[in-house]
Amino acid sequence: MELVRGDYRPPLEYVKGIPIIKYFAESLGPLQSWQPRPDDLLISTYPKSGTTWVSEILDMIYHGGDLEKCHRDSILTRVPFIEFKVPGCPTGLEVLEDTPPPRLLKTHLPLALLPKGLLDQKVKVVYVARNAKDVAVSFYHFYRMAKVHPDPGTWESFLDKFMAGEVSYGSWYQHVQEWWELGRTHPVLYLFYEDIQENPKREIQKILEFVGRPLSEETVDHIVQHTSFKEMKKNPMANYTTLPVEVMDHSVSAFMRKGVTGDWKNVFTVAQNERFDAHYAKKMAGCNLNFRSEL
Ligand code: PPS
Repeated sequence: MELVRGDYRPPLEYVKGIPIIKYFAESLGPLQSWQPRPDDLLISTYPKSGTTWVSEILDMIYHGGDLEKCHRDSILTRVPFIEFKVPGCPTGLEVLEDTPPPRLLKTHLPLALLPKGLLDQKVKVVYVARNAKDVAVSFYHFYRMAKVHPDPGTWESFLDKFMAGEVSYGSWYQHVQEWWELGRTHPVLYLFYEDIQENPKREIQKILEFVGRPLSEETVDHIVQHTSFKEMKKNPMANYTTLPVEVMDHSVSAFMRKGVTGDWKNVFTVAQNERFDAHYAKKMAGCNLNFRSEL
């Protein structure tokens, strides 16, 4: 079977010890010599942590809440995904070249693989983190529908791989901690998916301040409404349905799947939860990040 014009479900490739989608790994060489602009803004996340949500929010902010402008193209084009590379689709770098500044960029890369220019140029970062249990469940369903990943196997075996950092982009534990630490020396606004869910207006105000783009309260309310899960799920420019079915098969699992906090409770067994909690405590020992797995 073909993935548009490539291999179907290729195994992950290890780059500097980090497992990554084979096609994305191929993009990393050219990305290292790419020069970002100091006025770029990077949206960074571990996969399935609210990237698309915050991308839509930021695109609306950059366009003063103008819905028509935010319908101009798919989210992958409006917010270029720098390491994106899938046979038959434009690469992240190609999309970037056609994107006028000021640009919003997306990445899931851990720091070891991040293009150096982004740090050298002090490009501002909005980082979004989500609790590990909901990320694991969302990632499992994403593996099932996005055919650039290897087959996820059973939920039980996928959870083992997630805990061991043997999924695309490697360890969640390391990712959330190293980007948190980066905030000591680099301009990083560190947000939590659960906080946005709890009070989107408050979190959008934090973003406005960070990017230095004040907006009226009315416009902020409009952004909150347009970027709700319900609205984004039916918006083809935000829900990834514009990608070929060979890349993402929404009949297997929708990209906009549930959009809630705590769905893990429907999936984890009691034994899996106990094992996960014990492992989590070890991996996060000494870290002052607090995640909420329910609201
Ligand atoms: S990706 O592929 O890594 O970029 O995915 P990402 O966008 O980071 O995460 C996808 C999950 O975010 C949920 N989502 C939302 N939740 C609440 N509100 C809004 N507006 C929203 N938009 C996307 C999406 O449903 C995925 O989570 P799950 O738990 O699978 O539903």
